[in-house]
Amino acid sequence: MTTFPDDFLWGTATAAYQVEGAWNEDGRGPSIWDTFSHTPGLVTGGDTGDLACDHYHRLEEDLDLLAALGVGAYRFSISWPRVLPGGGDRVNQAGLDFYRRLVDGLLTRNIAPVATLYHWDLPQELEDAGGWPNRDTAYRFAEYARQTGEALGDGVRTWITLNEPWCSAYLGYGSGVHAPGRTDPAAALAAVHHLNLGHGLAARALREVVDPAAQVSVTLNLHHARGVSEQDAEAVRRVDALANRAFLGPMLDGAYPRDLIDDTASVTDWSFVKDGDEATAAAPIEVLGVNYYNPILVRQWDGTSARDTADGHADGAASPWINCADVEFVQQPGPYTEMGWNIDETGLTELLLRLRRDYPSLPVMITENGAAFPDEVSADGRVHDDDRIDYLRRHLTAVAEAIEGGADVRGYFLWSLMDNFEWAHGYGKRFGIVRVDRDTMERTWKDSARWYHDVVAANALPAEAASPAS
Ligand code: PNW
Repeated sequence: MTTFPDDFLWGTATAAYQVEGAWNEDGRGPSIWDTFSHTPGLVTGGDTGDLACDHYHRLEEDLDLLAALGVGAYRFSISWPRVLPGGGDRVNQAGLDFYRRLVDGLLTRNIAPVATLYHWDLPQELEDAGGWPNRDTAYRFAEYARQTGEALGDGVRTWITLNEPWCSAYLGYGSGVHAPGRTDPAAALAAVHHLNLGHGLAARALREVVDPAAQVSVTLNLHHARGVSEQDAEAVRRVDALANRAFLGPMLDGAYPRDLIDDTASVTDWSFVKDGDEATAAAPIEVLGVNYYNPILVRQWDGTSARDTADGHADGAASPWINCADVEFVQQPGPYTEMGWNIDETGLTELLLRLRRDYPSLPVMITENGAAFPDEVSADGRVHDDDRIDYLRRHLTAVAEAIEGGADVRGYFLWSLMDNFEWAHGYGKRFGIVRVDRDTMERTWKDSARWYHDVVAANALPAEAASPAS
């Protein structure tokens, strides 16, 4: 039987814009995702987060759902424009009150609150002033962290400054498939830096105001890249520099990797990095959050043959891979989830062991892992999502193997508690272990929710169900 350490933290995760709704209620200001989703043609089906899962109005019901699942922790995000509608100065007390009810509701139920400060919903006013490519946004972020830390600092157990700055920078300002939808490689790299700087400033600000026992963290979607053959080591290096070390470097080592600066010299001279910035970005953290969905496969491109663009951006469209003009992203063997992401849990074990090697004293939490599948409702009214259970079982086994191999993994947060707004894909992609009916907003446990409940209760994976007698 696969078991987990005694104090292993089991949780589920969501993000504000993906579940809350109430986009213009109780004083919330607009964010870049309101603007983006309200612009025709940018989100599949014209879907928006206006209603989302109506979590804002169903807080008690959702808290009870978490309690029934039995999880020890819940990772949610705080909407910056709900707390500071214009990005700064004016605090919206009603916004803070909502998160106070959320935090207190979790604590009452013995569930540890894990709060992400930035899960992509930048106040629109700050984007109008230049967004993340503008240095001032980093200072505004630290001020928001301080205000929120002062208000909720006695209840939140773990503070995560940023969620996946890779997505904010490269998808938001590079390929433009996420808000604010800009396609400017130099702006994307400036965004990388100001996100790193904002993380460091926010981590320091939090430290001054929150419970000294609280942890400070950041969540990265590290890319586990493999080469098709040994000849492709240079392609792997480039991808690793842009996707991983662009954040790990300043945040954990206090410096940008030299090769990244060299790779991107034709795009920017990095003059936005000021003296002391890298040291600021390297503010101490207690634990690193890692989101993992799949590994990626790359090879050196010869520049002539038709190019594989299996990284998800259409051929000819702006690429998030700014330093990878000579890299091919190769379609990997299936099976795939409904996102078209290949299912391969071995990348998770390898990634965790790499972190163990590179940062031996830094504990890790899996802050997201999960899968989208079509999820038909059966005649019995249930969702028999065996594919999702299989995905989760594989990845939890991979986590246990990494722990066995010496990785210091403290917890696992399943993405996601419930079906929600899957960014540019809208509601068509369902990641939840709880189904949300789009018409009635009714929440229904899928089989995977029952399965996860049992995993959490046992702190172990149940034996695999016997296959039907043949
Ligand atoms: C993460 N990519 O997003 C986010 O943190 C979640 O909000 C999201 O719902 C979840 O993963 C599932 O997608 C990502 O293109 C979005 O590589 C896109 C990518 C990676 C992560």
